[in-house]
Amino acid sequence: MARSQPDLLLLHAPSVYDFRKKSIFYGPVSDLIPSSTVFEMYPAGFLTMVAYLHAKGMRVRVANLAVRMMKDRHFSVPDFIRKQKPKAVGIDLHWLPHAHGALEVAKIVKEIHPDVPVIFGGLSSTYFHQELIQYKQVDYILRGDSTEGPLYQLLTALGDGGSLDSIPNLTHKRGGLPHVNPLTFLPSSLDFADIRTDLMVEMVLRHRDLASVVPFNGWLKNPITALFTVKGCAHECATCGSSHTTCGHLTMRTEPVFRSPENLVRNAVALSKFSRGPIFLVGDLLQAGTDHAEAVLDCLKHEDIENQIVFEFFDVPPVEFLRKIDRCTRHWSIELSPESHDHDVRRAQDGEPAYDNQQMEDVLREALHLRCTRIDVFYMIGLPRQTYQSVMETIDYCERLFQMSDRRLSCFISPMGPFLDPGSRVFEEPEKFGFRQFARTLEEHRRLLVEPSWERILSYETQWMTRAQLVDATYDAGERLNELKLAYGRISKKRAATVAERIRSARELRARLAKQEIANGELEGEIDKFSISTVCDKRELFWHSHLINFRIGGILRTAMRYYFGGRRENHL
Ligand code: B12
Ligand code: SF4
Repeated sequence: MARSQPDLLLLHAPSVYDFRKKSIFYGPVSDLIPSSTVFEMYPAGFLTMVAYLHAKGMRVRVANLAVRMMKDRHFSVPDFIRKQKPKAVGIDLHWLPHAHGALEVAKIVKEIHPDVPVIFGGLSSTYFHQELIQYKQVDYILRGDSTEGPLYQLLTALGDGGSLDSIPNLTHKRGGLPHVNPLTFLPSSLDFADIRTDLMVEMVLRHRDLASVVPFNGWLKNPITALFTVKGCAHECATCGSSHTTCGHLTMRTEPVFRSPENLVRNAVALSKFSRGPIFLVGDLLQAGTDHAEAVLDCLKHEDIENQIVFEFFDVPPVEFLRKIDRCTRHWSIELSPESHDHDVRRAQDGEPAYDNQQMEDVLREALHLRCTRIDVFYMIGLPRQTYQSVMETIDYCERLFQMSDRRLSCFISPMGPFLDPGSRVFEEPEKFGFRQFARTLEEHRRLLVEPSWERILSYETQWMTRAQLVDATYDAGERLNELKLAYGRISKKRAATVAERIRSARELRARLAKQEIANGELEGEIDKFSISTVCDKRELFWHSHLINFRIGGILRTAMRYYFGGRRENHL
């Protein structure tokens, strides 16, 4: 059988390309997300792009280079890329912490395959497109929060030599100079592209390569999946790179758009056919109005999905809505991010808070009376007007939450970092919000990423906390919260001891770095020890997993279709 070239190879780079050789103390900047300091998770948009292009008859391969590099110290990116013969390569620079890795990977692709077009996309690519297009290794940038249609048009034009001028959202080079097409592809619904888990399973079978497709290291043990309910946002969080104001100028999205209830639940059902893990509905359903949110619940009730459904709320939900969730789902959890307990801090972040601590407590108490499996409350360090004292008082407030509730409720705190979100209100008007920036351009951020410690990687400090104080506040708050979690039975003695030990080692390392006592290469391969599970144990983020996390039936059905449905091609 002849080898057919993929139309597109989608690559996800690690944050810092050569992280395996570097001795960087990244700090706990990724403790509250499933991925590590390598930021190995690829954008969920990879899945919608794969599905959209597949529907148009194109073939796409996803390669999570970051996970491959983490899992195998000898995995060589150049060797892997040399073996690929794609018609085009796509690289995400969605999150700014990939500024180093994404550009390095693009450089390698260009060196090995000089004639293969390299396409960038994602929010950071969108913000920095004028600067990014000037890198030799970048040929095209697709801007905006939705690029499926323009990507298809671009790949088609590259194949048949068609004109690039009519391709929306495209930044390209013409005669060596940047050329910016208008950002007009702005779909008013998200229903046009599904998450097709079956296509990812087929990809694994086709290339006999599971590690390239997993979203983050450890996913097979904790197969949490995310379903995007919305793009854009009605809120104005000053530090967010996707707030109402930010979207208005960055992605041109002036109002949020949603997945319809039917489409959303159809996608949830499709996910549940493959995985028994929790399905996280990203975005507050109530943002689209009560009727919309209740329609989602009605559809969920009808489908009776067995998986845990995780609801995110931007404001505290009405108790009646929680009762309806309880009636409509088998297992459910909620996530809430007040970010601070402190009214003044919250006001500086997002205007007059829509709820106060008392209102939050009342609603959480109601949720605990229902069958809610778990409530996670998230706090942040590095906000406008937030002092060291205020951070420590947030931890005192967590104790109050622990006292009023049972073990289903837990609290988390982490530093905002490593970077300010580009395009956020604090990024655009730092002085107004009391921020001082250490990087503005893409290149400045790229350079910060290879500084030796997170205290120097942080791209900002505030009028209320210097970088050193932000680090102090993080470890002090992490330590105290860890003690409280132990005292109130949220974590075991063993887990608490591990976190305490990690904080102690991280502090010691910080002191040695300050005195320049670290020999060259001493930290190589030791990054995890000081930067992962420091402010909390990462396992606290995950739900109880099953003996068998995946649904063998769903996977087998896809495999049968793949092997016997005449779609098999040789793997590259
Ligand atoms: C859900 C979410 C997450 C999830 C990840 C989900 C995922 N795998 O995508 C979690 C919680 C894990 C997460 C983590 C982080 N996040 Co986040 N996240 C979000 C959130 C709330 C929604 C993202 C979303 O809806 N995407 C929609 C999906 C379907 O589309 P998409 O993935 O964006 O892809 C489309 C386009 O971006 C583009 N595109 C993307 N990549 C590429 C590549 C190519 C080649 C092309 C052509 C196009 C393209 O086309 C896609 C299809 O249309 C946004 C805020 C918001 N409301 O937007 C923040 C946001 C994106 N996250 C942000 C940040 C900072 C982070 C972290 C760095 C935080 C941290 N320090 O831990 C980490 C990075 C994690 C990693 N890579 O390992 C910032 C990004 C700012 C910036 N420009 O850097 C945002 C804007 C706001 C915020 N502060 O949270 N995040
Ligand atoms: S952080 Fe605030 S502005 Fe950003 S997506 Fe969440 S609610 Fe919206």
